[in-house]
Amino acid sequence: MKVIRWVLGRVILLLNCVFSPKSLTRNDEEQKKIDEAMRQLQLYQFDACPFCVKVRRAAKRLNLPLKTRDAKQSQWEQELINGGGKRKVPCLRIENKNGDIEWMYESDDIIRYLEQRFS
Ligand SMILES: N[C@@H](CCC(=O)N[C@@H](CS)C(=O)NCC(=O)O)C(=O)O
Repeated sequence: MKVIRWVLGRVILLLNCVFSPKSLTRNDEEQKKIDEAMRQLQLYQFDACPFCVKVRRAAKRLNLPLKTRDAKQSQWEQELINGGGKRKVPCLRIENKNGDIEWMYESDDIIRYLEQRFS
């Protein structure tokens, strides 16, 4: 079972690489603002998780420099569990302007959030 999951994971990564989405373009000033705003977001994820790939593809399509944290590494895994409440990926850590931290689970919710905020 572990082997099948590993193979499937590699296939997903390969397909993601071959069919990488095209990024939208912005002028330098707009992109700079986006880059700045993106410093407040981090995606806790696994490399080969299909739901995480879906979110990373959306970020690529929207040309968002989304920082990722590999939740297989114990440091990030612990941070995810302590902050978000469960070991499930993808999870987007959002630092709001007032310093509050929000942990958003569910790939569809994360993609909707990114699209509404940045497209
Ligand atoms: N409906 C969720 C599914 C997420 C999901 O099932 N993630 C798996 C990895 S692919 C997970 O975190 N499982 C818990 C674990 O591996 O400990 C979404 O769309 O984000």
